[in-house]
Amino acid sequence: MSTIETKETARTTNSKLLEWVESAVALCKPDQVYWCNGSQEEYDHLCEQMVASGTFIRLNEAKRPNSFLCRSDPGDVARVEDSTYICSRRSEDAGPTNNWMAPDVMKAKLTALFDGCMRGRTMYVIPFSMGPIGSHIAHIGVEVTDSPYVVVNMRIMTRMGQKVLDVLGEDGSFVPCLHSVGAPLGDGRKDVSWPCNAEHKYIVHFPEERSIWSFGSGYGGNALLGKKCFALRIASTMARDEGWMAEHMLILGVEDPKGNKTYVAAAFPSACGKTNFAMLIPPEHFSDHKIWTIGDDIAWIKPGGDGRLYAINPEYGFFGVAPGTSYKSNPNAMESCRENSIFTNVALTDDGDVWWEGMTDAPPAHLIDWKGQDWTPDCGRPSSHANARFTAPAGQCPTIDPAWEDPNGVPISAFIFGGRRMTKVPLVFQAFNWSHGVYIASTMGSEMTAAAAGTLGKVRRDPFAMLPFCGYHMADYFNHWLNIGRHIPNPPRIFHVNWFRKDKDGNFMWPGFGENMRVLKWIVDRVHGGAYAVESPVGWMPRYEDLELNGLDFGFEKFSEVMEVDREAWKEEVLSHEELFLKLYDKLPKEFLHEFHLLLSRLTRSPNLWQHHQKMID
Ligand code: O2Y
Ligand code: MN
Repeated sequence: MSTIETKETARTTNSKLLEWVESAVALCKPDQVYWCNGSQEEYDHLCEQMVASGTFIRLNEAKRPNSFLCRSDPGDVARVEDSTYICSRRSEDAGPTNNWMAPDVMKAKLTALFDGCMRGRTMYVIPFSMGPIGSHIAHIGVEVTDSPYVVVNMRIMTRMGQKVLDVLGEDGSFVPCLHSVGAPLGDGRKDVSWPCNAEHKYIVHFPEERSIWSFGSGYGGNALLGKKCFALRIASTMARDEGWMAEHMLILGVEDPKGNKTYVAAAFPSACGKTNFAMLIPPEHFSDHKIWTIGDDIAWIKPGGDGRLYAINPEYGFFGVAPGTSYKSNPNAMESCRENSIFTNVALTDDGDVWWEGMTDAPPAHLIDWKGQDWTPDCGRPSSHANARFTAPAGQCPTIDPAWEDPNGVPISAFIFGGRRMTKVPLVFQAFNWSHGVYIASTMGSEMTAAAAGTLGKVRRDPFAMLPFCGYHMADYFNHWLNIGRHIPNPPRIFHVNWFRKDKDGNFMWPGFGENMRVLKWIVDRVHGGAYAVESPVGWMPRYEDLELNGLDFGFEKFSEVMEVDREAWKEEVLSHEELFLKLYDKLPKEFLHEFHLLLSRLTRSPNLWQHHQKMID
């Protein structure tokens, strides 16, 4: 290490950390090592450095204070699921829904790729906490990276720097996260504004040793290793072993007119409007209610001493999808990224601000698009990449809950699951009990487009919205959920929602967005025993008079249509659950076979009391 210049702006005496960084230096061979202290000066300095190198464009200070635009390489724009691996010692521990390679084989491959990969670059050491620093639910990670873009994004997305090293102390434990864009300099190679490796990308998790190695990509979930890699894939294995839960869930609080707050956690597959739901603005009719945001993507949940489940948002910022976000669809997200934010792969306006599809009704007459090309509304190309992102501090969200940094978390009263289902699935129903709820969440999914599926209407199952994020065998994860329910006296109630059902003409039946408050209100009232529901073959459902629909043009017929359970269609649906079960059969919980048959028998034999009630008031 004698030839390496080490800038120790942050200090630690943690010998495991010092040894690990030393081994990373020996392998990656950077020109310099820089320990991040997490200060504003450090952040400003790195941003300035990236402006100078052409990686960042500083936005108009008056329009978007202290904010930057970044354009990635067009080949490095999203998570790479095909290159994401769970390298447990036994393949059956990763399960059939994860890519797997034996740890020693993968380590050999990665060691060759990482050898000298940081030549000509600076290695940054980023100590970070997932969750409020010092919280008993939080955990520490340390990411080593050669990307200053990663450093500044990690400063928004996590609590990071010296304060984390202080809590880590001499012998605290941490999850080592090794990251490189895989683009060494020297030998005549010139740097580019977005270095990455076109040939090799590997996002690799070693669940038994709780470590992460990521090579070749600088983008989002591939590179900001606290997020999907640590907070979901590695944390889900920690949670299984230690009796807690790491979930792909938003957390929100519903405050009623008396000031009582009820917290719920909700899981929807990626790009199904989690951020919008987490920051929902109640419609006029519910102006005496308020929604508070705890988190928009990930929840860490632990049983508390009182037998309830307590959740924290392990993140510190939002990495939100930009296209489609507007002051109409989500004013709170827009306010969150009003300043101190980083925008990746959106368009630049002529006055130095950002724009993306859906931000305003009419597009600007001229833009520079996400690839740096001139753009006009008639050019036939989108101005922003579909997966363009804003990175914004969560504390800037106008609806951020005063308790969002409470180290003890907030008590969860309900879990809500939902997919994007054009047909069959009612607007809302409640599980009969915990194991039925776990079955519902395990079989949730979204209908694929005709292009993706080959045939219209094929459902891509995404159990608990965790398919790409579970660090172990998916059926073991179902067992873990069943087990959690067995050990809490009064577990949260479980609900399924579907905002996306379409009518015969292909129009969405339910208005969605703020109007989802009406469904949320029914859910919260159910939790407190104050709302009525009737049994249907798929679960408890509200009758027309049970859902607060005042102020909305949504009559009895529309309600009946959006809530309809078509028995024949549902029998097909149930049969298609078998496809998932066959894949996971070796570890599938026995309860599921019972739930499967109970559902089939309800669909075949039980009277549909909900329909009966509907007819009575028809
Ligand atoms: O494409 C990426 O790298 C980001 S993916 C992402 C980002 C924020 C929240 N959720 C997701 C997701 O894929 O679920
Ligand atoms: Mn997500």
